[in-house]
Amino acid sequence: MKNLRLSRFWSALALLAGSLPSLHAAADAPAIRLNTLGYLPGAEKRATLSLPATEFTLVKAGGNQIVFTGKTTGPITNIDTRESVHMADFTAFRTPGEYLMRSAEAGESAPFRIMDNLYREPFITVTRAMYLWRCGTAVTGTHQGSTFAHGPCHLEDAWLDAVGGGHTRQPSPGGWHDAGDYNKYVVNAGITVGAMLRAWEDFTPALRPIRLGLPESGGRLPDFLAEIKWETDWLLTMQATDGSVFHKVSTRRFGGFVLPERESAERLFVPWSSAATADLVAILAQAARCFRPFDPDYAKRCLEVARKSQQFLDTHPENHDADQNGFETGRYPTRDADDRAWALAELWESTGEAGCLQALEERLRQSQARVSDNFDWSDVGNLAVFTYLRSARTGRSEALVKQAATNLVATAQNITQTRSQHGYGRPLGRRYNWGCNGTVARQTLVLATAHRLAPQDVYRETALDALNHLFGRNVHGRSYVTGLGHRPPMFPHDRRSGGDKVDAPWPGYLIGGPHPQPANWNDSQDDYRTNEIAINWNGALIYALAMFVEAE
Ligand code: 9MR
Ligand code: 9MR
Ligand code: ZN
Repeated sequence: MKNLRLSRFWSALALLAGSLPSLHAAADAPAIRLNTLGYLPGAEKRATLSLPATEFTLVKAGGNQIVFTGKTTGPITNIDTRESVHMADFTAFRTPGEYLMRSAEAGESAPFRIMDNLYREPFITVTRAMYLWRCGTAVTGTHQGSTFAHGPCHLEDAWLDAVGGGHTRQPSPGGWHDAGDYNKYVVNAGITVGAMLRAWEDFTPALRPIRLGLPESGGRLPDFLAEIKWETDWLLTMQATDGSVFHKVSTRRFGGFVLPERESAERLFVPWSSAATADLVAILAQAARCFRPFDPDYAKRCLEVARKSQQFLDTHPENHDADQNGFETGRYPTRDADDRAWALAELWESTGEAGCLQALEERLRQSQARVSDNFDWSDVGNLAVFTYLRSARTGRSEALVKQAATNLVATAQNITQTRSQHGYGRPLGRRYNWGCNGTVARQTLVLATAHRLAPQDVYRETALDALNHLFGRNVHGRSYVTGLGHRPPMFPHDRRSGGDKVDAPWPGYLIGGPHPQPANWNDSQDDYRTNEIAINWNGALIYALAMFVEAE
């Protein structure tokens, strides 16, 4: 992407603002902050105003016709930005259309829509972004008039030097690039595919008919599963002959900002880890039952590979970290207890084997079936608990089911309370770390699972608030997803966006998000700490959007 002079200016301004001690937003943030995609007609609708304002109006976009007038509430001091903010609630207004919010004191908002099935198009863009991440093939896509493309890449994946194979190769083509970098890491594939397959199982009727414009569209698989298969096909190549699973396929050092077909450094298999092995078991076991109705042979193969790795784990009960000596790329270091629980949960759900259930329940007792409100690649225990709780199979311990359900509901309640106390409705509250935008999106898995078990409107409203936050009801007043919403990120830390000649970043990507403070986000390519993109963050956003895609 060429750095346009004007965009450079904004970028520099944002960098400057981020380096100031102030907790407040960049100088260019609008004072009215709301979901710049918009709102579902029947949903709660709130904006956060960072200037004192008593009244607000909604006007039709492109005119002055006032359609709604309201009074704000507040002020309150927001718990993390420490801003004094007012709230503008326009839940009562439900008429579909395109609008702006105005207030005498706070000015004008970005345009936004009220419409049914608002999230269907964003769901498609964000899921197609996974397709655009494909490795080992040429990809192309058009968004808002720009065409994004790269040629077949990394066709030599991968060398066996680091795993005792000498200077020889073994095929490991395909999969998705991890993030702004082009490497492929099994642990991060775990939480990503875990969220996507969970979306498939939770929202099948809505997702099944959706066309994503993939090379496979029109084939035997629904498009959503076809995209996941690009990743599971690669994962099938990550199993060693003894059943252990290589931790990653990677260059030794991070490469430059060029299109992937121009990256020529050798990529190697990196030695096994027990967490990667367990993650592969979980993904392939879950994939087996999702693919079974459409492609029974593939399902069978996935399950066979999963079983073989589970046997390896059974005979190697100790946590084993990958030896990543000589590799400076992403480490994804993580202990395996939660990954092993997840593997057992998916194997049990797909096979019904009593041995798996027993081993799973033993692990759930150890973890006290904990449900976390804040989870990512390093903590997949929630996925185990959700699968256990959602299961229609018999034989579970009643006491354990009860404990898990109690934990789930308590955690979901916590999330809703945190969101209510936050000036921007952020369900993660004041916690900001690397990739926290992904975590905000991933909280919707907890909310949707709780909603399935013990329905409450507030769970869905809180999930919508996660989306509201990510698409503009935040201290920056901007969308955090490339190509979607108002003033989205323009300079993500993404080697394709940096390496092509298009004046816009590749579309449909959630950036990692501000940290350590809410205002510390720089829309600058150099800021990989806050402005990178990654499959696990998109996988979580796919789930959040899928929750609100209506079956047509
Ligand atoms: O580009 C890399 C990014 O994909 C990673 O997430 C990040 C953290 O592991 O590291 C980035 O690479 C940087 C490296 O760590 C330090 N030198 C500058 C690199 C950015 O080009
Ligand atoms: O998502 C990862 C985050 O939790 C870590 O704090 C960070 C530093 O180790 O690494 C992130 O993962 C990066 C990975 O190491 C390499 N590819 C890009 C990922 C996103 O930044
Ligand atoms: Zn590639």
